[in-house]
Amino acid sequence: MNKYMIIFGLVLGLIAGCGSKSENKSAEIVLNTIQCGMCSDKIASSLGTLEGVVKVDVDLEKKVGKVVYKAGVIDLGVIEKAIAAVGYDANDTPAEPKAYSGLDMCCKVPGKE
Ligand SMILES: [Cu+2]
Repeated sequence: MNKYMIIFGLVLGLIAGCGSKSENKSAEIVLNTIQCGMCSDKIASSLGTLEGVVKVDVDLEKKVGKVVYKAGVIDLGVIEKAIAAVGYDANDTPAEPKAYSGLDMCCKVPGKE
């Protein structure tokens, strides 16, 4: 391998590295505890402020949040924590109790204070 090939390889690696940083990933997050439109709005607006989140689509009927995000800028764990921080379960990340207890009655799981 001559030095030009090494440089070429480095440049390719850089391009690939940058590419994967801004690569959009999509994920479906299970939102078992959402109850109404207020819940989905709250989740959508809290995720909308996160850097790296491209798109949020909450399906109230299926209780699933479809999130498009930039892998390398943010990961799914951070997104789940942001949802938990406003009071909702996200996949296996449980809602923060304080945030949950501050929710409106209509946004709480029936029977769970
Ligand atoms: Cu609600």
